[in-house]
This record gives sequence, structure tokens and C-alpha cells, in this order.
Amino acid sequence: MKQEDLATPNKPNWCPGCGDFGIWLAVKMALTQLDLKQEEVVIVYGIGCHGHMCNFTKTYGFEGLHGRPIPVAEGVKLANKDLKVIVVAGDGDTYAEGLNHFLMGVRGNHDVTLIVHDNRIYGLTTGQTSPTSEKGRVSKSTPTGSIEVPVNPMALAVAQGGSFVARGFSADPKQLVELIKAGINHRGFAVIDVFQNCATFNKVNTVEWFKEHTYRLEDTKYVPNDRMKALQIALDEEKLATGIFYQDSREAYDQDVPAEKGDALVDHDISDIDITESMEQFT
Ligand SMILES: Cc1ncc(C[n+]2csc(CCOP(=O)(O)OP(=O)(O)O)c2C)c(N)n1
Repeated sequence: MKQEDLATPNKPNWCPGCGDFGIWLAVKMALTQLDLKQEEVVIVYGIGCHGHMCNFTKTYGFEGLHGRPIPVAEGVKLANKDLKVIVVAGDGDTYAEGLNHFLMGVRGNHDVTLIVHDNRIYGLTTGQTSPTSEKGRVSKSTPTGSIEVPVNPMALAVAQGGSFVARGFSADPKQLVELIKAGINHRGFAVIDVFQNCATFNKVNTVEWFKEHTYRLEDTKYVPNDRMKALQIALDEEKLATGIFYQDSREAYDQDVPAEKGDALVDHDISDIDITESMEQFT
């Protein structure tokens, strides 16, 4: 796969300066550097500005319901284990309506790479407070300041048994490409939360803000194989780490499905099932 193979006739409709551009670039570079075949890749998108990527990235794609891309991706993987299945989602998508799916994906260790465009705001709906906005955030949905403390996706994923937990930054595509490649190569649920600036609606978490508040784990002696240390890093909300927090290898969900049942998922012939008959029991 070459970069140009991923192009569609559509041009991005993101605002100038949006961090989505950096993540898009990193996704395309990761796919081409891994030399995957186009027909091997399925990207399932959430609803939000991030989801527009569906229109200008030529792989198999599915844009479904806000908050629900993760279970769709899990179904795709169970139906065809040979596919590389990626979710591109937002922080609103994943950590509000989709939070249950996020935790279920982590605990099931489904072989899916989750890339969250974490701009700490609802972008598409024009700037409401999101689950990762800081406490006290003033926005049109919380005009007197948000009351809840933010969701900490890194800590949740590490604590819930995540087998690959990482964080990137849209303005550091070099690191992000490596994280996405590692996530795709990881056999299991790879969480990659990506700090992303929203140039239009988030005037707090700008590119400069993220630069001032983040450091790269690769620049330290950190080894991502200790869950307690990973949790400690995840809970530090002053100095925000980027890089791989934690990785281990345990069976992915589709590897753990008993063989005959797994085969049945793929080969099951449903043509003789009479749906009206099964519906009758509910009427
Ligand atoms: C079930 C459902 N609930 C709410 C919405 C309205 N809605 C669309 S996008 C969105 C939030 C988008 O924010 P985020 O997921 O962070 O993505 P971003 O636009 O910032 O990339 C919401 C609440 C919807 N379309 N469907």
C-alpha cells in the first residue's frame, strides 16, 4: 500500500490547524510502513469531527453510531480474523456514551486498535464539555464550570487489565506512527489515546499547552511491563506522559473462542432461519 492508494476524491473538511490532520497523517504512514494490503484493513469510525476521516481514507470503512464503533469493530474481527481492525473515535464518543464499550473491549482483549482523538471537547457539536475536559471547564454545556472530575482513560485501561495502553500527541507524528504500528501489531485490544488540539473550540488545551504539559516515556528509562508503575504514571495529571504505558501478551478474544464455536461464527449458515417465527415469541 502506498500513500496515494489511500486517497479518495474528497478533501478534508477539518478546520485549519486541527490536530486531526496530524493523526490522519500518522494513520496513513503507519498503514503504508506496515505494508498492509488495502483489503486487509477495516477502519470503524465514531461520529464526530474525527469520523470525517472515513470520507478521505480509502480502506474498508464503517461510520456508525456515536459512541458505538468499538462493538462494531469487535464483530468485524470475529467474523474475519485475518483483518486488521482499527477504530478511530473521539473522547466524547469513547469516554461518554461509549465508556462501557471501552471497558468491555479492554477486558475482552479484542484484537482491535483503538485510536482516540482526545481533544477534551465535543468538536462536531461545536464545543461542549467532554468527559476528558478538566473540572471547572466553562463551555456552552457547562456555563458555570463542569462539576465532574475528568475520566482518566489511561488509568481505567491499565486497571481493567489492558494489554496495550499508550498515549500519543497529534503534533508528534513521529512517535504516533510508531505507537499506531505497535498497536496494530499487538495481538489484543490496543488503546492509543491521542492528545489533539481543537483549534476552534478548545482554547485551553492548545498545541503549546500540550507541549508544556507532556513528556515522552522514551526519553526516560521507563520499561512498560509493570502494571503498578503504569498506573502511577497514568494517575499523574500534572506531568502527562506519552508513549507506551503498559504492554503484555495474553490471548486475544478471538484466540480464546473455542475452535468449533469460532468456526461456527464464520461458517454458520443463517439462510434457513425464519426471522418471523422467532419474532412471534415476542408478540
Ligand atoms: C447517539 C448520539 N448521541 C449524540 C449525538 C450528537 N453528537 C454527535 S458528535 C458528538 C460529540 C463529538 O465529540 P467527540 O466524540 O469528542 O468527537 P470530535 O467531534 O471532537 O472529534 C455528539 C454528542 C449523536 N450523533 N448520536
